[in-house]
Amino acid sequence: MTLTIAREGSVAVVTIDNPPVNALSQALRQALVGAVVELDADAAVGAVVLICAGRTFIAGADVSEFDKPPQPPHLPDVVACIENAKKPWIAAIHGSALGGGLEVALGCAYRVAVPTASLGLPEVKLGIIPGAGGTVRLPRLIGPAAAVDLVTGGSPVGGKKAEGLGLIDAVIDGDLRAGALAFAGSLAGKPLPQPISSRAVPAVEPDFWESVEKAVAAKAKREVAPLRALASVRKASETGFSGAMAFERETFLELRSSEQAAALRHVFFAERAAPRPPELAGITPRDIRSAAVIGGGTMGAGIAAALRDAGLPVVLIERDAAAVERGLDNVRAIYEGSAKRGRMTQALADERMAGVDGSDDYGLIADTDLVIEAVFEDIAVKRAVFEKLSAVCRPDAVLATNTSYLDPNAISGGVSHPERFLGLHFFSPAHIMKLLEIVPTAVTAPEVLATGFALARQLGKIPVRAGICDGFIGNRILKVTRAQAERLLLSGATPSAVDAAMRTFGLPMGPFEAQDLGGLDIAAFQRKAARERGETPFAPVADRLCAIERFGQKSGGGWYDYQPGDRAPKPSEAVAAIIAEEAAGRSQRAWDEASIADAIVLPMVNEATRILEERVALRAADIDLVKIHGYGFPRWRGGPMHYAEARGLAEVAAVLDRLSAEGLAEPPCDGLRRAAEAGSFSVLAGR
Ligand code: 3H9
Repeated sequence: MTLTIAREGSVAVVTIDNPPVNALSQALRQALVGAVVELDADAAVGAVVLICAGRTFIAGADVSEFDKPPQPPHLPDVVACIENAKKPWIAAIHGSALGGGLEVALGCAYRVAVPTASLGLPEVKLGIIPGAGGTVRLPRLIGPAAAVDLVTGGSPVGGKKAEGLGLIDAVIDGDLRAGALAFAGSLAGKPLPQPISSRAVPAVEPDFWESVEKAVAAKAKREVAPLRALASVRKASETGFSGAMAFERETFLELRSSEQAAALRHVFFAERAAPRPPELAGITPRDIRSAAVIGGGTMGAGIAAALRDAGLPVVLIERDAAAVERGLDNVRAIYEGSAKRGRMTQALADERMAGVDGSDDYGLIADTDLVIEAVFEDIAVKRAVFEKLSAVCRPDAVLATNTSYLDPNAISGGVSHPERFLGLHFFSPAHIMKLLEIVPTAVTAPEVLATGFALARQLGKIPVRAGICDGFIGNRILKVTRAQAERLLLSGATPSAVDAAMRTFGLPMGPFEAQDLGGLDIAAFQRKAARERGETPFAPVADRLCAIERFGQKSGGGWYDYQPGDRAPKPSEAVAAIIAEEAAGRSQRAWDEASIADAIVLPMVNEATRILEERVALRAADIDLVKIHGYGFPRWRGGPMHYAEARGLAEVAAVLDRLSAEGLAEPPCDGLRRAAEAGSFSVLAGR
């Protein structure tokens, strides 16, 4: 970390250089206080420009310090020191001014920013609230309503919007340093502005706080931080500055050591580690400048849109002209939907669509860098596609399969130069869902694997390496989730009780509602294939529902009944009768929400531990990312592995032992018992 001071006439330029993101480490906080003292004492200095080297302004407090006790100087004191400086400080912002970074800027007398800058208070996304005056100064500067939006939503605003809100004083087009110096020059002879801390908060409508509280609570569900952030902004509007600062700080410190904050920090760092696995360090990926997708169904169209959204030209290949048209229609529907929902302008949607070519001629992709196959889940069909691709594509083109369940080793059997082949498992809808499972075969070259990770970065996805097994990481765990949900039905729980319990746990939807939405037929098809392989998948009730063509919402009924035109699930007497028949002779018990969640989540953890032991996943945190980004596991719980560790692995093993004694789950696997002894999954990873 360096903080340097340069002179430009009577303006001092304080430059922070603390890579990668100029986070406010203890050393930087100390250096800032030192700079204020030094420049206050220098009679030749009339104004101070605070600017940052590298890609961004201060991106916030140093999150890696949050596991330790706070060290002085504390950030609120640093901000107060800048605000009380004898000379006006001007924050010159590029990149991100987030969290503590924006709070430092709020201590400055003025703020200027380039149009591409982003400014915000994302603390709620880390399970905390701003801790250095963000909730107290912001309503004084931009009014309570705009402050509530920024603080409780956590999303940043761009430079222009910030200017409109009054968050910054000027947008600087062109060179930021020169623009900030000119701004400083224009202040000569003017009195210092009133510090934000001594300004009044504009009044609000009488029912303002009650109505925003309802809206914030509805959105936050069980996340704690947004409502606490709102309470802090409200306090700032209803009490004096110092009382509000004390309230904010107390809340910040309490939440900083909360379980939700620890979980959200875990996910924050896991997401940043995922795109750069240490085992691929130093390996150069192949360049991907063009792409093709084979198969224009829901999955293929979504993948094509994801590739287009990353700026790649895409060719969509189907088997005949009619199928090409259907495929292109599927992609067009995605872009029409995006434009209709305001996610992009019509012009941008048209431009994206214009970059998708459709054809039934494989010859068109002879020079394409990356081809992703997304045809029907049938090994013979897939192998035939790769035979054709082997014949037409450049030998260094990367070839990928989007299979969910088939063995990529078997699919790639006939591929020429098989080292350029890998699995890229997208999740539906592929242009939206962030997860990408990357599945190397036994012979995938390291640089091809690295290309998969580079592609994920290009597409803005979270990549996780998965080994080969039935369902890879995510769907293998999903099978356990579903089997456990059925076990519960056979021992006294109802579909609605199970779904409600899992929603209370934090999932957006329960397992039965989710199956009704997605359709029961796909899993039935997979179970049929598993039985042909000699396996014995457990789905007695689902099998019976499929036998009478209750496939879910699309067939008017599945686990629930549906009225025509209404997606609201209604408990079904027919399903209850089937459950009763299947449950005959089994012991029944009462289930509460917590024990339902345990009977589903802890067996998921057990299976995930096997996955870790078998090195199908390399890190427990990777499994957390898969479940959060592919299956809606609540982020604030940190993923199943973090949840289990936070709860205590010994307790997890004990609950599984109890469930297994009742025949309701498998006993803890050896790995889980070892991890329970050590208190952490780290004994299993990195072996
Ligand atoms: C806060 O400020 C609380 C205060 O109110 C109260 C204090 C009292 N700390 O994301 P990237 C690392 S809470 C430590 O890939 P990008 C990151 O781990 C904070 N490290 O880059 C990664 O390390 P590595 C409020 C951080 O260009 C590297 O920087 N602020 C922090 O895609 C690059 O990160 C936030 O929540 C940090 N705060 O995106 C902002 N931030 O290379 C969080 C990043 O070793 N950060 N790192 O893997 C971001 O949103 C993005 O990092 C940013 C850059 C947009 C800045």
